[in-house]
Amino acid sequence: MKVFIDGKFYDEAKAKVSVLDHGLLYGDGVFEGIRAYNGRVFKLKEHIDRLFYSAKAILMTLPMSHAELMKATVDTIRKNKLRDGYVRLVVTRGVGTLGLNPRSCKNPSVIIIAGKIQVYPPELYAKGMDIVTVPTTRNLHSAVNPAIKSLNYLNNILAKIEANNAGVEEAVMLNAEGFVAECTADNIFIIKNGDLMTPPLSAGALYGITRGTVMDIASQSGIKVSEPTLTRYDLFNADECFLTGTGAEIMPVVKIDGRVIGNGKPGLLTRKLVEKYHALTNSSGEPI
Ligand code: PXG
Repeated sequence: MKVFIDGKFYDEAKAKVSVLDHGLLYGDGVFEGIRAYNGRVFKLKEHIDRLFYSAKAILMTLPMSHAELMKATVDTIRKNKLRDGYVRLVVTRGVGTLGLNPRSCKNPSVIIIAGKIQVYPPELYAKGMDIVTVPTTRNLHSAVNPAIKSLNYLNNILAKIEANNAGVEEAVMLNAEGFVAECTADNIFIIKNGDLMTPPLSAGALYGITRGTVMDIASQSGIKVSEPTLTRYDLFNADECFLTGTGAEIMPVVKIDGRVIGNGKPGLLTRKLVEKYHALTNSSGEPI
């Protein structure tokens, strides 16, 4: 595997960062998870846009332009001879002193890793997933805003561990007010009476690229899409439920906190959206 670090490619064994990088010492940095299908990078522009928004929110000036980051991402996939794969684009605050003040960090570091990803067992896509709500709540907007895709993922990791402890793969995270925010690495949707709903960003959801794509596909298919505040009760009484993420794509959910959703099988509208999503991922994107 060849890894891009600050303009150069390194063999995996030599692709290293300093122990004084504040990305390691403090989780000070931002990242993106991007996917390539069939020789094209899906929604690359949107991912780089979001990287810039995350960087702006943490007062970090990216050392490369939007166009340079797009090119470096495509180049890294090409260098690894991948047509389908997963790209992790990371920008750390860079090397500084042991103190947390980012003023000591002169140059942010750009790291691009291209590989493969399988976030959930394949059989769950056919069967549907069982998920639970967990005690760890989503970050407050007034703390580290959940819209920032930062290298501080401990909030989500704690929720993931709580899900694992409950014997399931994914957790629904509520915000401090008890409304549904999202899952640890996926956005959440429900379908009720033919309408599609997902929590608003203000509830603590990440502006998911897959979330946006699914909302577009649904609107174009004549499905009404809205972003109301949702409670656990709304999830339990949904006709269908699914999760979205770059890694997960669209994952049907069939049980939440022991309540069976709909008829306990992946729903009809969910399956239609999956089909349309796959058609789009296989036919659009930045050529590699
Ligand atoms: N919410 C959170 C908190 C995320 O981290 C999503 C939603 C989905 O967003 P996109 O843009 O991908 O539709 C994410 C992103 C993994 C992994 O290994 C996945 C994400 C982040 C980090 C790791 O599965 N998902």
